[in-house]
Amino acid sequence: MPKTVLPDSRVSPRFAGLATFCRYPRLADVRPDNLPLDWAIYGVPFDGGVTYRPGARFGPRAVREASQYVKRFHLTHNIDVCEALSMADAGDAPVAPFSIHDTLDRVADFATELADGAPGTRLLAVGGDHSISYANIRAAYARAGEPASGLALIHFDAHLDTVDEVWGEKFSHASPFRRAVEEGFVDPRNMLSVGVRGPLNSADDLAFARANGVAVVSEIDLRARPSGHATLNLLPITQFLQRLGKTPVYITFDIDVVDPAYAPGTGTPCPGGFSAAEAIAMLRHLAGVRLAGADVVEVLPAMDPSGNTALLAAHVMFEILALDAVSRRA
Ligand SMILES: [Mn+2]
Repeated sequence: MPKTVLPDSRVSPRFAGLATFCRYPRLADVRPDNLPLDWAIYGVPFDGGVTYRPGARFGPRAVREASQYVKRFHLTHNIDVCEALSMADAGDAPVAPFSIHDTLDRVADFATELADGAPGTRLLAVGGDHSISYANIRAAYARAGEPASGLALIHFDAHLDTVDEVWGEKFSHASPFRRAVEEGFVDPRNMLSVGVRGPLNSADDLAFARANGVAVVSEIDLRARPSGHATLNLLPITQFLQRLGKTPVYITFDIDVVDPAYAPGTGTPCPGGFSAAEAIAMLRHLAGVRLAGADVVEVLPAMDPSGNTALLAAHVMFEILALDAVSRRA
């Protein structure tokens, strides 16, 4: 039997039944011989951390719905992700819609205990706004045995998310990585922010990243085409990966790194981003990394009646899981 047992789509159509992430089994339905899990995937229906448009609380449901057509075999990596990994939909984390502080504690506690707290079980959180990354990183850091140096981090985003305070509040979707660095969960010298493109509030917005050694690779950096060839120049990412080596890395993917033309369903859209194909190509370029956990955030379904943003987020989830399948192939 495969490690992740799916309904047979030739018997049970993809449009039928309860919509779990990518049709993976609910945690309670996982066969005993497929425990402990490799990946517990859970939703965080919370958007109390946004500084602009609300609505990402509906992200997990939209991504579940859109993920029904995500299939199991990765063509580029040539791997059946369901044969390689035991994965389950662990439901939604408890939230406190009126309190970001209570929510982050509840989510971190839920994620820490999830699937019996097995140290080998990685956590993939589907948001929700970007504030929830802080909670999943905290839980992933605990599962990784609280490494003294903190986790490495690859951060896809149009924004830096290292603001100190917004409206007198230290926790919001503008600040998760600043807080995670301060707490020691993330090593800023092993952190890469990809796709930042501004505009910023001020030049000072870059100060925290610069002072702490975060590598910031902007949209423009990756658009550099010394050969005149019309593809992204991924050398800055390659150089980071060489430095990273076998250090486990957490991937956080804010859907707003993608251009609003491809992913309009998000809360703080910023034109001039990557295409869907470029975003997927960047994720595939990470093949070989060892993962410590991940999240996919900032899907705001109400701003995208086509559903394409949630569909892209579902495929981003699959690309991240496929990276882990590849890293175990060896
Ligand atoms: Mn963000």
